[in-house]
Amino acid sequence: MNRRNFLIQGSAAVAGLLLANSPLRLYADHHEQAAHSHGHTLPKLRYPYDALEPSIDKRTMEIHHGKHHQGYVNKLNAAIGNHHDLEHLSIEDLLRNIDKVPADIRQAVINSGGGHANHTLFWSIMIPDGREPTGKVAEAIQSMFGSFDAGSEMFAKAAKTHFGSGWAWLVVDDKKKLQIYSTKNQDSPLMKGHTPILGLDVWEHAYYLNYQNRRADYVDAWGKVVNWKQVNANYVAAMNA
Ligand code: MN3
Repeated sequence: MNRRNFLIQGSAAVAGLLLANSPLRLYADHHEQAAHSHGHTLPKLRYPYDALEPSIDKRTMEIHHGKHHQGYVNKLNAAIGNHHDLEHLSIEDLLRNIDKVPADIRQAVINSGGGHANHTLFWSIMIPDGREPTGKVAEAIQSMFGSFDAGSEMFAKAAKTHFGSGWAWLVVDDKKKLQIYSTKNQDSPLMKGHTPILGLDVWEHAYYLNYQNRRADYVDAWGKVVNWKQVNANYVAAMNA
């Protein structure tokens, strides 16, 4: 088979898989789902840039959302710009089927597509006055990790000890169990069939302006702006998928 045929068939395989799989609609209530004809877009925040202070400062939010996340969106659109059959797929669909994405753009989708998906989730699970953990996810955390505090401690440790750039995650795995772990760079849990329901960005760009080298302080302060109502909604959606 020549290269052109391979690309076409590979892309068709992705599309077929997606129709069969009925992918999750994790971010459906507040963000773009499938890419539109003009490509993937930067989601709007549901709160002002200064709303998460003092946990996360306004300037960091401006740069993080407006520059870093926008940059991932732009590079993702550039990467899939020559693969028109991929343009209608949501970012979740692309990442869940990353091995079907043509090899010449696969790493770009991992990096920039992962960056787009990870940050889209990140903005959505924060809120000015963080609430207490609630609902089914609170019960599941208690059941899996012994207590909410034990789960929090495990998550904070993953975030504080991760070496270099990356993310800490609370995910629903392929057996519908909760897991806590970290990933490097912009690698998304979606790529291994897990559904992230809570994520913390520990790239230096996420905290360095305000916290410099004190990542642990950032992680602890971030705990005060977690939107557990949204995390619970994410958990319920993942369990019902
Ligand atoms: Mn970031």
